[in-house]
Amino acid sequence: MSKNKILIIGAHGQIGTVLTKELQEIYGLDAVVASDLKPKSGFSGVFEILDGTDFESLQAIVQKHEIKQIYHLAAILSARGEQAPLDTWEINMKLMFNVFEVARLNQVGKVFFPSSIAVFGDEASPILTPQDTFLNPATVYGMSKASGENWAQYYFTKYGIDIRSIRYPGIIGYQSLPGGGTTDYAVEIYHKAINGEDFSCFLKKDTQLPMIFMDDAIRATIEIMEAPIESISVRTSYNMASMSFTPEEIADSIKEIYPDFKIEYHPDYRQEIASKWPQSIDDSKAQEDWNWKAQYDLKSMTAIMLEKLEDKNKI
Ligand code: NAD
Ligand code: AKB
Repeated sequence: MSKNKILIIGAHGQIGTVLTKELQEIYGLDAVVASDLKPKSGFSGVFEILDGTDFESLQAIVQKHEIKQIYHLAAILSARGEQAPLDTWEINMKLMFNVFEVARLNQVGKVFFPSSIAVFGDEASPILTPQDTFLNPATVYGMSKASGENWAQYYFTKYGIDIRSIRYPGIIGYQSLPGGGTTDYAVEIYHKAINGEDFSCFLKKDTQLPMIFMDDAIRATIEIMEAPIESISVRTSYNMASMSFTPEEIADSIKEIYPDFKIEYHPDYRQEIASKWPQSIDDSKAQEDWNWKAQYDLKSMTAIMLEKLEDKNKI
């Protein structure tokens, strides 16, 4: 049995799909236990069906596999969350408490708890939003992440559970589809482009949001989890930046490769969510503490997204 077995909760989601493969490559197939509500065809590796809101099932899996690290990725995201606010609060908070408690009771050494730019609201400066600022999230999802950050700090201070966290921007990757967020448009737009379809954007053309390419997000996640414990000075969650752009700018980057690509703007309720989020983020603390640095910009990301999605389409 590996000394450092890893459990991923929400392994079949947008991030989990990619992170699971990366962790399997680094630590070996048997060292990684993927879990989600349902199995997924084509998955290879160790898999457990798990509803993380069920504490007993979660604890049974942790004990069965002698888990030493948990990546807790399961959550209801911003846009989907606003469709059922009370359920979203209940699910996100229950998942978070179950993970933190199972770690405390079962000597799980390290936990990754992703936070989000959704913790910020209109009281925070929207340009280069600082690490330490007033958090007044306007969505239930953002409220659950802001509370989770404080609970992460509490479990570290009170019980010594080494919980590490990043406030991810919107994540864009070709490997998987997003699951109910406000930044999802920036993935869907590439799928429309390679299929030769016009794109109807649910945000206004000048809505600038912080985003990150999947490869950078995965690298950041592994880097923060591998960093020496003394380098982690932020026990709530680290700001993380890479690129910021508007729907018009991402469409323009696609038009450089597909000149006939067309976008229309039909803002819906997600515009209200996006308009309270930062436009750019100051991530100097992550840079200082564990040498974080993004590698991709909009141009390089667009080139890879279109190339990889075209390749997938040919299969
Ligand atoms: P996702 O919605 O794509 O995937 C979440 C996964 O969790 C899904 O596979 C789902 O089946 C699973 N899940 C849901 N409820 C569950 C439950 N009760 N028990 C077990 N599994 C359950 O989300 P994602 O985009 O991969 O995000 C992962 C984490 O990163 C989330 O916590 C999210 O808030 C955070 N995050 C994501 C982004 C982003 O742009 N993708 C940005 C900021 C933060
Ligand atoms: C969402 O849009 O809800 C997520 C996020 C930024 O947390 N992608």
